[in-house]
Amino acid sequence: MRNDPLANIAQELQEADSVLIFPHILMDGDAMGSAAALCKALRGMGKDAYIVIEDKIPDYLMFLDRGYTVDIEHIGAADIGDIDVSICVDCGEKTRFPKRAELFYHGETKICIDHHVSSVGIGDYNYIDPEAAATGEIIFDLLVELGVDIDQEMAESLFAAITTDTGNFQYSNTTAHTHEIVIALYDCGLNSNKVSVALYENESFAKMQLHSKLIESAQMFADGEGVLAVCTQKMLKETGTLMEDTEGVVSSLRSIHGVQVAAFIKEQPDGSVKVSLRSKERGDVAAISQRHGGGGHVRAAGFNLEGVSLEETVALVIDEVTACL
Ligand SMILES: [Mn+2]
Repeated sequence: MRNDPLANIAQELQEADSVLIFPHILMDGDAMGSAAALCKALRGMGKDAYIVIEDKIPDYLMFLDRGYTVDIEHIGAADIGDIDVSICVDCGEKTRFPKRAELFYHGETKICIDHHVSSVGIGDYNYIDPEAAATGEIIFDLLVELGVDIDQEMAESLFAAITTDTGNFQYSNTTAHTHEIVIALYDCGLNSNKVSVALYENESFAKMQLHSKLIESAQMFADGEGVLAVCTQKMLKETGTLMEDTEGVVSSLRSIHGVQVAAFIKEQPDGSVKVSLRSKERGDVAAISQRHGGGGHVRAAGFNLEGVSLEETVALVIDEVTACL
């Protein structure tokens, strides 16, 4: 699939009056930061722009929402009216916004902006760049194309997108262009320390206790090159936390000396299981995830399983990861 030029996407947005933005479910800093920067920019251009969501914004990302989001539950059929452009950011499959898929296709023009290698391009216009460390990088380039005067708020949203998806500029997806964009964001008034404190130094004690339990119960395998932790619903109840509080655990596991692949298994309330995989220098975790109906990047991917017990999932993950090392 070929990408459409960003200039063509910019033109569609310029001609639109109403735009709905769709970040993926279980949003992360990149999805929310990209959506917030784009929404602010479009409103500044006089557009009627909203971010449509279907699940809660995690607490650590709440500072990025300045009245831009509307929950699909609160949109009645009568409120929708004409949507000139629907644009999904940081995702490119309707399974990434299941409750909003119908609304997305309600848009006169559909646009997809993403950096996931597994995205198929569901828009009339698609820009999917697996080389981009974050969708926020592409949104920056799009705002430049749109001639937007990036303000401090947009700069902070884009910085949040980029710092979270690059593991604060540590992951292998970080490039010179990533840093060039951040330099430009400083020129737009970015206070990176303010954003970093909001994102990284705002943990609840309960969340820290949950992380401690997860690390304590983690198991090493494949001669220390694999590590795996399991979060059960019981552990959440005991610590008074939510599954979103496990954010960051899999990166901590990967940071262990000698580990190449870290796996994190999450028991869902309905009994299904989510698996998150991260690799350091070896191990194509996107390939593993794709075999089980999921997707992602070579170094960060995941998949869901239904009708499989936690024990069976652990065995499967150990087999798959050991085989890929
Ligand atoms: Mn992303």
